[in-house]
Amino acid sequence: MKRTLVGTFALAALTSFAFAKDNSSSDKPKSGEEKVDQTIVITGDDKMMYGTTAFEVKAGTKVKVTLKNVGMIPKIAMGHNFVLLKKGQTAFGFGPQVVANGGSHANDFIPAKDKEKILAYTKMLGPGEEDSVTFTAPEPGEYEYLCTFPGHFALMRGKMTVK
Ligand SMILES: [Cu+2]
Repeated sequence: MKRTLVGTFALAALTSFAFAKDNSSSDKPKSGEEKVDQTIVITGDDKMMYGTTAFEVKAGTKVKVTLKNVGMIPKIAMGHNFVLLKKGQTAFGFGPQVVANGGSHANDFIPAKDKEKILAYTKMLGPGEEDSVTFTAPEPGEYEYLCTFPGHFALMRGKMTVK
């Protein structure tokens, strides 16, 4: 009986330790940061590929998307961003127009006149860099995202489904 009690106590202690450890993980928002319901991590690489080409979120929740450039090629030649478009916009519609509409290295290939078509976007990232953007998931539907570096929309595209 005594042994069982000690065992139970040890298990409880271990459990609470695990919880305490989990609560202090680096994912916890620091004071001043917004609380996030779901975090999506997407990689971009030297083959012009996103590591995640589809994800699903719940309408009205706070979503954080982190893009990590895991490549080695300099940003000037192989930069990546994450640009989430509003409903009805498509990567194939948006991507080819970026330079003609004023997109350049100076504005991370986000033309000012196209911002009204965008829900959320990260910075253009060089190798080893990462950036995050937090937004509230809009009404249910499908939303396309792309990398707006010239030509990358051909391969770097994905779809966010809001349920
Ligand atoms: Cu790219």
